[in-house]
Amino acid sequence: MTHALIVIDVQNDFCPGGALAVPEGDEIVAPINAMMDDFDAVILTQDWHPAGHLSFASSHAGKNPYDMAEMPYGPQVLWPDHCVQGTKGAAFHPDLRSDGDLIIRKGFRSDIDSYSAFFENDQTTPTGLEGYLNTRGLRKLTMVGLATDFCVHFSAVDAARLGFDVAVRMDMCRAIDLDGSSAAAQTAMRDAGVTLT
Ligand code: VGL
Ligand code: ZN
Repeated sequence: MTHALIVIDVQNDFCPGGALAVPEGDEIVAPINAMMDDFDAVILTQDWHPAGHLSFASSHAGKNPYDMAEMPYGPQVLWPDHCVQGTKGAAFHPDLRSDGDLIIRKGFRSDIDSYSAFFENDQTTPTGLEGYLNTRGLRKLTMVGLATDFCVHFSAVDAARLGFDVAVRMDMCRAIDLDGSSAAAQTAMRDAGVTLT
């Protein structure tokens, strides 16, 4: 068992019609489903926020979505309310195969956001994914999903830093693209040693 597919946040709120829709986010569902059988393990992640999460602009008086705010661990962009636990927006896209080996939820602590599938945005709180991969001997990772410039980007960079052999299939990702975040993410992933294909 060596090669895992990690499917990042293919959830209704990140698809067209959702609260934080990524343009063409739904286009990647069918090709992702089709490649799942080529891997030794399939892991899905799910952005999973409590109502009133500190990453939501609605939790900060006078702030709007996409404004910056000071979080306990530093500055970050604020989002529309999205992926609230148990809501339809937080569910996987209805056509996504969700019969993978593991579903890892992240962003469930009220005051810490989590872009990466490995560490929350304080960069110290682990999600447990590293231990799961290591104990199953999964050293080679292919990442796909939403959004290229946030959760895929941070997951891929953390994976490379942790010593995994990591590739991102760019054709099976889509970006939000705020202020050049898409180009910046590609540079950061390449600089971290991630293979972009
Ligand atoms: C994401 C912003 C906020 C993502 C999650 O999945 O890329 N982006 N929460
Ligand atoms: Zn989120």
